[in-house]
This record gives sequence, C-alpha cells and structure tokens, in this order.
Amino acid sequence: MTAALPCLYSFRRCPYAMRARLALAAAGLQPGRDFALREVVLKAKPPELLAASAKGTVPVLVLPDGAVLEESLAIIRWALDQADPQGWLTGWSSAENGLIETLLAQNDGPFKHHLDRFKYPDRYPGETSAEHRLAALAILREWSARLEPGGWLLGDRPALADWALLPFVRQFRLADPERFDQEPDLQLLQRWLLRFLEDPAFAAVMDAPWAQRSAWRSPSWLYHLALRAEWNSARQEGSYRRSTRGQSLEEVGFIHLSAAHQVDATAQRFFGDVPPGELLLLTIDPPRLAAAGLEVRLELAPGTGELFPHLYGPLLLEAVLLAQPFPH
Ligand SMILES: N[C@@H](CCC(=O)N[C@@H](CS)C(=O)NCC(=O)O)C(=O)O
Repeated sequence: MTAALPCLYSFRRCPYAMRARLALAAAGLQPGRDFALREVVLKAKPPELLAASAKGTVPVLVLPDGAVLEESLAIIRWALDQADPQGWLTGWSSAENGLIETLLAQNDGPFKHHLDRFKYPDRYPGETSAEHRLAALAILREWSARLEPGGWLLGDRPALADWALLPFVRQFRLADPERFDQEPDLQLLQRWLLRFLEDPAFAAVMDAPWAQRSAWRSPSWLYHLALRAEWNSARQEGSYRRSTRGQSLEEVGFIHLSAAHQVDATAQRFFGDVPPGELLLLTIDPPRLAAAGLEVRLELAPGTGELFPHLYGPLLLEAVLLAQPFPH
C-alpha cells in the first residue's frame, strides 16, 4: 500500500495559492507524485476542505499525520523545510530575514488592503478606489526603490519576499495593465514583475498539473451531465427533469447521476459527440436533496455491473452548486 500523500487545496488564480505552489515547486515537489492537488472553486468549496479548515480559504495543505497548514506562508515554510535549493530562505543574515518578514507583513497587510479596495470597489461601498490605488502605489514605489542595487528586493538574488509579493503586484497590474505599465517612478518594479511573468517557473504553476481548469471532483458530491440547452430551460422552469440524454424523468422514473469517479466514463459513453461548450457538468450537493425529501438510491446499471446513484424526483436548482462546461 502506498503511503497517503499531503493534500493541497488550491485555486488557480489566488495569489496566496500561487505563492504556495511556487514554493512547493521550488522545493522540487510535484503534484501527483509528492502531494495530491485539489483545485477548488471558491463559490463551492468541497466539504473535505471545510472539514480540514473551517475558515475556508485557500491554500490549505493537509499533511498525512492530519496536521493542517491553513496559511500560505506556513505552507511555504513547510515546503522550504523539505528543500530550499534556490535559497529562498537560506543564506540570509538575521537583518535580511527581518526585512523579509517586514516585506511579507507589508504585503499581506496594508498592500493587500489597498489592492482589494482599489480592484474591487463594488465590494467596498463608501471607499474611494482611486485613493486606495494611490496608497498601494506609494508602497510599490518603496519596493521599487529596493530593487535598485541588484534587481531583487534583497539584492542580487530572489528571496522568499520576492516570490511571495510578486503574485500580488501582478494582481495590482491586472486591474489596469496599461496604466500600470506607464506609471512613472516604477521602472525597476515593472521590470521585476515582467521578469516574473515571463519566468517558466511561474508559467508552470499556472498550468496543469499545478493548476487545473476544472475543479476537483469530491466523493462527497454527486454529478450529472446535462445539455446546456436543457439546463437553461430547467432554470427557467424551476427544476431539472431530464433523466439522461434523450430521456425524461417521467419516462425513466429517476435521474441518472454519477459519483466523482464515474463522470469521465459516463461522458464518453453517452455524450462523446456533443459539440464543445454544449455539455455541462452539474455538481450536486446531496444534503440539499435530502433536506427536500428527495431520495438517491445506489443501483446497478444494466450491463456495467456498477452501482450508480439514481435520483428519485426532480433535480432542485438549489441543490446544484456549480454548472460548468465539460470538459473545461
Ligand atoms: N492569509 C491567508 C489568505 C488566503 C485567502 O484569503 N485566500 C482567498 C483566495 S485568494 C480565499 O480563499 N478566500 C475565500 C473566499 O473567497 O471564499 C493565506 O495566506 O493563505
């Protein structure tokens, strides 16, 4: 039997998750081989993530002994403890280590505060986006000045501080790239960011197997493949009543569902010819079906010898957590 692997819950576009993935990669750890990676969607967090870490943020690393690291910096330090061949955290003086801590605190504190209020004004009514942009820019100018001697925050080689701040500066730029690129007094920082954006190490953690476009399928959830047009009609009608392709709930008596591990084979068997974009994977929350008195039975599917979940009744829209294009 193979030993259980650490498990990382991650979200492709999250800057905290990006820096954790960068550190794991720098330590030479690989998803699939050294740890399992579960890509999540923030609006439908899998129950396994919430059971491990009730605060529900990513990244989270669950270790085989049950220990849970629920802060990106804790995950980074764990990774670098395994191996730190690039010297993210090794080879610095105690004064330099102090500076790394200060930069991390400045990023995760004031910079992130202003970044959010600049980038997502709708989420912060009463706040002035432009003022927060200026406050964030003042911090960026400070960081830019630090790059003067060697091109990195602490001199001529990157430290943890560089890797940990870069995904957030990238986010700042993404809010208004043209304006960022033309911003005066920021040339060194613009170059520092560009070098990161073009770095294969960054590209690697933004692509499979480090970052999947599709969410991890939880064994706690159930799934159903639906034609987009039929799902759209169901949303107008208030409930979904297709059993499987070409058959209704009324004709069959139940709706065919799949467990997480059965989705791919079901898609191949019944939906292989559906044009891209026309097939959706519905993620279903069983407790919501149960709360509405709807029964799911595990029953043998003829010809497969396999048990499949069957929903005896209509699929409530409220029980569908996600409807995502399949394959993604
Ligand atoms: N201090 C945490 C912050 C992580 C965090 O806030 N992640 C965001 C995504 S970028 C999140 O999971 N938010 C929860 C949500 O949006 O529901 C860390 O360093 O790991």
